[in-house]
Amino acid sequence: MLTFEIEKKSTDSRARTGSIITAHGEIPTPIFMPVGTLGSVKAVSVEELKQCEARIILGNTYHLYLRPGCEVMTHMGGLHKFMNWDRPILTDSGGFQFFSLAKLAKFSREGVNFQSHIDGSRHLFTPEKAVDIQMVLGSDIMMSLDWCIPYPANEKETMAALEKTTLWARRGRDHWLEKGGVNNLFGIVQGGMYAHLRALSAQQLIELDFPGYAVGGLSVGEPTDLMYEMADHTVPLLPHDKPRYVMGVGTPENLVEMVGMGVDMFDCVMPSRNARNGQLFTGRGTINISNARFRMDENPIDDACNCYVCQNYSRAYLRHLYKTRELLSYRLNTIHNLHYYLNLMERIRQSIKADQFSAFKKEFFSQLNHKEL
Ligand code: PRF
Ligand code: ZN
Repeated sequence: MLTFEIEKKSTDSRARTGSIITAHGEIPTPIFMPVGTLGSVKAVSVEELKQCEARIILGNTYHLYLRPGCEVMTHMGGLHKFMNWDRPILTDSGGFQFFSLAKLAKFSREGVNFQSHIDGSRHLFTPEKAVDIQMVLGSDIMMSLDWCIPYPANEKETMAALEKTTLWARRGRDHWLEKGGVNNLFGIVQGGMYAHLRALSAQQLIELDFPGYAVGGLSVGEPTDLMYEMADHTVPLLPHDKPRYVMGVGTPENLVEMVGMGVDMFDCVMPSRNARNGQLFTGRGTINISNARFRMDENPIDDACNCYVCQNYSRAYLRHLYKTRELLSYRLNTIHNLHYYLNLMERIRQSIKADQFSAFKKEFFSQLNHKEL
């Protein structure tokens, strides 16, 4: 089972820093987890992930179950060995992919009956099966099967999804304990944009005593202020001595805001996906490398960045690679963006340790608004 130690609490916000200890090593918190849906963080190798200081990555049950499938994963000894990554892996349960990808997903009390987005074949996912697959993957942190609903949703739909999420969380947990309770299983709070339903979901999951808790169902199309309101309401209801994870969030600004609410873990495709679309993160906001104004620009992406790309390549060259669709463009852009996110989290952790988080946050937002890209 996982150990979570809080090293320092900020005195003027709810931010905290500490570490999660798993079978594959220690994760400093607050942490950002790059997304490796199909057993690779797109465009980069595990060596490059380590150079970017990635400490834990995310894998996806739904995708890996469909391809390469459990037979291959069992034979190859789990996801760590398969992809040659020896640090921790968190796997998402598939709950979100049914919502976003699977065709004709039918939800029942039993589970989710869905059609593969690849070949149209039919499958049934139950909370027990979601745990079994994640155990085959050898995940350090498994997620319960949940039901994420779109925005907007009415109270009745939200309540129905919440009830199923709690029922499935209990069944998944019982199954996990029967199987020996190895590694870790987190519960996922749902409840849409209704504060009282968020509280009810949190309370029901806390009774199940998970080793950690996630807040799901955010960043599903709602305005940012509403997302913050829901997170700010929900996070303090979760046990203070356990890791808290906000799923699928977000921008650098979102991470800084939510660390201040007491969130310990984040994942998002944004740094890697946006890199492949030419959007690069800097301390002064984002740039799109395709822009004509970078045609002759000898500067690095961000002169404050010490990543491999910023040490070696100009904006003009990166723009050229992007415009010509050279494969190297995806790799270099991804390395820079992941480095930016992971380094931001490191700076956040240092600021909390020094009890300077609020000052850090103020400086972070003032720099962002200082556009001289
Ligand atoms: N549930 C699961 N995974 C997720 C989400 C969720 O609600 C989200 C919502 N932003 C991202 N990933 N299981
Ligand atoms: Zn860089």
